[in-house]
Amino acid sequence: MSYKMILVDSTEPVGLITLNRPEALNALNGELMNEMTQALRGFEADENIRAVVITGSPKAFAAGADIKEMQDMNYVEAYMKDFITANWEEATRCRKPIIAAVAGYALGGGCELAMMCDFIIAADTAKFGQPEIKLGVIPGAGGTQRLTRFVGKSKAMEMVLTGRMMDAEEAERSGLVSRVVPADDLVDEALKTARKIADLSLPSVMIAKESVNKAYETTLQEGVMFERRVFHSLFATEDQKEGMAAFAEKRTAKFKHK
Ligand code: CO8
Repeated sequence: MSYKMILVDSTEPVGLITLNRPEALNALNGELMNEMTQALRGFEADENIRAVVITGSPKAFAAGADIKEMQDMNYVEAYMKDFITANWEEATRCRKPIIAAVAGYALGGGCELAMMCDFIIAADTAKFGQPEIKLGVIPGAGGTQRLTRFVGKSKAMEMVLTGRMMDAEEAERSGLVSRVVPADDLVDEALKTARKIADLSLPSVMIAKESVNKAYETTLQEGVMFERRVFHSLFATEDQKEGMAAFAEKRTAKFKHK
């Protein structure tokens, strides 16, 4: 499939999606989101891909949903096409790990997309924000919910109510990003991290992702029980036998991802 708004590269075992709409700071329009959905589904189906990185340009991961595309929309249209959920949440449906590598602006839908990924590595140039309030609307792709879970009520409320941006240092301090790296190293660092994950046992990685995500959806007791059950299930994998044998034999494990 050929893409117009994104670049897709898969140097196995990692799939890389680069948002590529520089004239609009990677503003997310319907076409771009359709293309990203296709690319993510392709990676999900490709058994040689075991981790995914989504990035933008040095100036912008994405400056939000495309305001010009939305400006004339009315309520009935938004409702009838279920604006946003139709294809905006594909990243949350992927079972393989996805890293957001963010440089420059991650605003509005851009910040929301980054937060839908499993974790965010930020360049020291990154700026995060939910400025929708300045447009007379509010975040519509999970911003009020996910930002609050990442950084807590006070900071999320201030950002959502004022549109204030958070720089990379504050984002790391607040738990929004896992770490900050120099801008020039961002994509290499994210790919290196993705390759490290891709070398591990894919069933374990996917189950680990599912377990961490459970922490947001359930009580502590149920989450701990879920973790225990899936922990038990990993003893049915060849990779558990290999991982523990490799430790005992003082060698590097060679996982079969089964
Ligand atoms: N939508 C459309 N075009 C955009 C967007 C955007 N979000 N952001 C930037 N652009 C365009 C500009 O219009 C400009 O185009 P042109 O050259 O044709 O005039 C080009 O990108 C460059 O932008 P600027 O000249 O403004 O660049 P600056 O460096 O001066 O400023 C900023 C950079 C601060 C990032 C500024 O562009 C800006 O404030 N952008 C808008 C940020 C924003 O409000 N984002 C939130 C959008 S609403 C949203 O995301 C709702 C999400 C809900 C989910 C939606 C599901 C579909």
